[in-house]
Amino acid sequence: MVILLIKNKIKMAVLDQLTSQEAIDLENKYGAHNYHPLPVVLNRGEGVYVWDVEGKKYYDFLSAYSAVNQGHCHPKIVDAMTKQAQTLSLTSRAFYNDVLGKYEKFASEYFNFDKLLPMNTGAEAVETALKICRKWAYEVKGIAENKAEIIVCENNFHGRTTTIISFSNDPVARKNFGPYTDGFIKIEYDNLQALESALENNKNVAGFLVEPIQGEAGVYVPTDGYLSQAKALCEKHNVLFIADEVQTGIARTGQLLAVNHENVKPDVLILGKALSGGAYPVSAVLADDAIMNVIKPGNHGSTFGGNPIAAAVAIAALEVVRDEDLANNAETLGQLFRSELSKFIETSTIANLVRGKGLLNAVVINDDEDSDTAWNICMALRDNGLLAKPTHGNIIRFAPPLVITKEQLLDCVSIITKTLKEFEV
Ligand code: IF1
Repeated sequence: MVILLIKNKIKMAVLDQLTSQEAIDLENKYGAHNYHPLPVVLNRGEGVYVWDVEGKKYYDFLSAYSAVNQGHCHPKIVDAMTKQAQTLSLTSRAFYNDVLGKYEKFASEYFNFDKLLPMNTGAEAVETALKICRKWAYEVKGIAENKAEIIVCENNFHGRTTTIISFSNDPVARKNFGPYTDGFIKIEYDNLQALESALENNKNVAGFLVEPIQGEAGVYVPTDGYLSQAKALCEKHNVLFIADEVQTGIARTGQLLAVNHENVKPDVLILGKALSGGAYPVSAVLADDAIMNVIKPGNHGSTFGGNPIAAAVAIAALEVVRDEDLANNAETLGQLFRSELSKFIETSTIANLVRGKGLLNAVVINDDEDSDTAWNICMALRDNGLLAKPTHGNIIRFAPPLVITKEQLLDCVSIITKTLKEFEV
């Protein structure tokens, strides 16, 4: 009888074990087609590695778009999540709980702000920052109600909600989702004159929302001094400098925050992704009291915002960043990555340049934006044991977990250069 039971258990386990193709077919049939994933089906992650259902091991060079900075399934983060999930998972904000306040204190001091407003996804945090900025404009700056304007940059990416895509210029993300939300002025990224003239010619500007590095656009690092001079222009015009560090934050670019490279303290800071180490949806908006205190009970919230698991996970995730000195590792190994790739690119006909900061980098492929060369290179990288994905067209983003070692990074450099050589024209 026992043998029969064990046999059934094994059979069930084997039955549950999908092949890659079966898993892909299920998603195609039952899942909305809102993504076009690389054809690889993962079922395990640990540190810089992920495995597919056939047991093949890969280096993860996307890190879930910089959410897994601390490495897949970091034991300290998993432990914090498991313990809290077995104790108290969700109270809603209708009641207090014994974890949220500790997290708010820890994170506010960690990033040097008076207060934190907890949300779940990056887009929700961006929306929250926009609402805070507008309310501050009407109640503190004195702009006439419903007249507030927020300056954003061309080729931005701040999320997928209707308001956020209203100020996107990516037709695929925007088309046929109108009517669009008003109140945004678009200017060229990394152009201080454009910012200055927008500030001087519009008296109702409330804020300037900017990515310290434009990730999705193709890892565009602005000119040195852009962020600090933009902040100074905002101060001069009494406009809030809002830094979207959802992708660039949490040590990704070699500093805790990308704005730290220019010693800029934003008026409003937006965090997400690696705020939880990729274990759980956690995002946040941080600001000092003069701004955050415009928010009163009933103005804003969410069912899961600030839940005990999110709070416990975020504390652990931030402790890992600090205790394992991930910002320095990102800085050092990012420089090594770019210098090694630059050597290859000197004599390459397939790669034009490598750019980035810390371990947020991209290689520009020598082909048209609408060619499938970058995609094909990512397919070949997959076959060679490294997962990466193109951002736009001919640009491949390379962003491993920040726990990567020098040996692993050099191993990945050889995989990447070997693969690129296969495409040399
Ligand atoms: C997708 C990439 C895209 C972000 C910044 C806010 C958000 C993101 C700077 C919203 C999210 C993700 C979303 C994901 C792909 C990825 C991404 F840049 F990271 F590669 F799309 F541009 N601010 N970025 O990068 O955070 O609501 O997703 O938690 O939507 O395809 P979210």
